[in-house]
Amino acid sequence: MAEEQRGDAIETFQAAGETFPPDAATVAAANAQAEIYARAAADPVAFWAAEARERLTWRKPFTKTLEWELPFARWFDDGELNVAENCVDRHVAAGRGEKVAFHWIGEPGDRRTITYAELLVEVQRTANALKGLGVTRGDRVAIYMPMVPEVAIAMLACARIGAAHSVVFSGFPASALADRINDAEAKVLITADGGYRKGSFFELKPIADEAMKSSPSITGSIVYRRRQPGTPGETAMQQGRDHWWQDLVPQQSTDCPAEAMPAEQLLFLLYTSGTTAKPKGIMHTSAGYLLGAALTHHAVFDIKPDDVYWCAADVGWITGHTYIVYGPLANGATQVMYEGTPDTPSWDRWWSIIEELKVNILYCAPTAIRAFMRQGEEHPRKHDLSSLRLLGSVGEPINPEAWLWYRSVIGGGRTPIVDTWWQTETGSIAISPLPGVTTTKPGSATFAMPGIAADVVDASGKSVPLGGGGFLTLTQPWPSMLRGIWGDPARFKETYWSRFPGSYFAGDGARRDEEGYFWLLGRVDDVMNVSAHRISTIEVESALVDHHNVAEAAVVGKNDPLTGQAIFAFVILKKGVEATDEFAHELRGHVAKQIGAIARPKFLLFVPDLPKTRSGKIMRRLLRDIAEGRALGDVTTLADGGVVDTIRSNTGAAEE
Ligand code: 7RM
Repeated sequence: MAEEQRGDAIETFQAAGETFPPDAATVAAANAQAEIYARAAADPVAFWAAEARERLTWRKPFTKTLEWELPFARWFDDGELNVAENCVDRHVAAGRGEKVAFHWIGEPGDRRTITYAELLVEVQRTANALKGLGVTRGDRVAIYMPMVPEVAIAMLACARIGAAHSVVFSGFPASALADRINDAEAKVLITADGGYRKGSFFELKPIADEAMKSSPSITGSIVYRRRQPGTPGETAMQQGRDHWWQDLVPQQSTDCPAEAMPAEQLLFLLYTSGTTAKPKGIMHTSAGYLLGAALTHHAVFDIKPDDVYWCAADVGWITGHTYIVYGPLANGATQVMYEGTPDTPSWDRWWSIIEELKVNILYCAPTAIRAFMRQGEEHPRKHDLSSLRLLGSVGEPINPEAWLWYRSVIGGGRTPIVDTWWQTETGSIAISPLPGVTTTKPGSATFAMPGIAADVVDASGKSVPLGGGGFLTLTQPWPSMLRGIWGDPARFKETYWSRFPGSYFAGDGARRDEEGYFWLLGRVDDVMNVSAHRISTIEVESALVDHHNVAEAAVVGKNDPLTGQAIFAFVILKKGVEATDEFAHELRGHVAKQIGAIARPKFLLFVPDLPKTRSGKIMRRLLRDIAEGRALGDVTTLADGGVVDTIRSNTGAAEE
């Protein structure tokens, strides 16, 4: 029964039925055409070399494309370029200085428009300010800022002088900031007095101060003043160490020539949490990373010169690095940057921005899409969203119901949806549809990008035939791959390269259907084992959310004396739906009908909210702690600490 039942479950999950071929107009105009797959497959290294020559501006051309001593890759090693020059100077030099780089919108409603020419001036001034604080090539600079244009300026200023940045998400506490500063031995911290979020001003500088107390490597800090007149509060500055951005930067020379950097110059560190408490400083270098960012942004988002593009991520995670800063700016795109949350002042904030700025491309996370679904269609319906041409999703598997809603309600039933799978470690999108080429299936990230080789393997590392599932691996090096974990090459090998020798192990489970489409199943740790059946959390979650009264669901395995693990479901109901035992019963039946009796949740708890990281990932680890009734593990990355307490205070989980 086991295998049959599994098979049914998978089919149900995959058989949202309808498929979406690209429409003729998109095909005709698309940046990436079908030939790109064949060209890349014929000779991946030659493909990357040609793309690197076409997309990037080099100071010194490379002659060697790839040196690969597994797991250490060097791409374009003898070439030289400057990343900031590629993102800013070359557009100005080509006569596009007046093009808008950022339409910035503050949460309180203040606005700024920044052209590429202005960006060039500000990046040079900021780079000179950093030099004045003693930052030189090879140093690390920590950045801890809200979503203001200066965060991009600060990153590019580092790139311009060959310093590596380490952006730390502005929602992290002092301890997390200090850990990251200390691990990288950052010399300077660029921060702000605070920012606006959910209708009020949050203070950042006191947290930065707390962190700097235990960060001996910091010799100076630059503090961007975000507080608007009328917002109460004072910011303490330490004489000799802290400098207001608005005092220091404007007085700098606007001339800071971009220096040629080796292709493999460290561009940035970005810390991700691993299985142990110590976060990993993922290393990305210059040319290969920029190439991955630029090519994927061009091919997946199908960006055109007059487009207005909006990636609604925070710059503190990799999506903001690659698809707000480096990819779009390398491609000279015009972007929207929004400081605040989607519900402030009301749930139509995004839709009003899209209408006003005639946004063509929107990129966000499934968690946001499900939150919008929960609030109801009346909010998007109030606005003209007809400028939208393409919609993207990232960060978690997107359940078919949310995919279809996104396309019909936000995309007016016209727009292609690109469900993009990738990681901090991959640097840029690795599995995704190409809008003018790929027939999409709701819930599937479809195929590996041109030049990327992905496989699904079993526990022994053997490739699983189409129709089966296992572990997702990448079997060839790619230019934007991580180069290591800062200061810990052994952990780099152990984490990514030891489980399946010769391949990169992504840590995700995946299946391929008979047509070779990839279906991502979440982190391998999120697979449950019920009576010896491997059931993926996402399949059960998708079945729950398929019920019209359910807004969102998260599922974990709870230790069970009888079945090994039992399924524990946390369910958020749609507005106005009552949480009753009868409905819990109905919902269990719904799951059983959808994917089989084996997947029927034993425990089901209605909750007002779920614990998530700020980037929208459900923290199943904490839900497992709650389900097991034990002390919570590390909560540093939790977006809203109150959520867990609320859930815990009513853990009368109905058992059935
Ligand atoms: C970009 C980003 C990486 C993890 C990854 C997956 C999950 C991301 C998708 C996805 C299914 C997707 N970087 N993930 N995108 N799962 N479909 N389209 O999120 O380093 O923060 O996280 O996110 O588990 O391993 S990340």
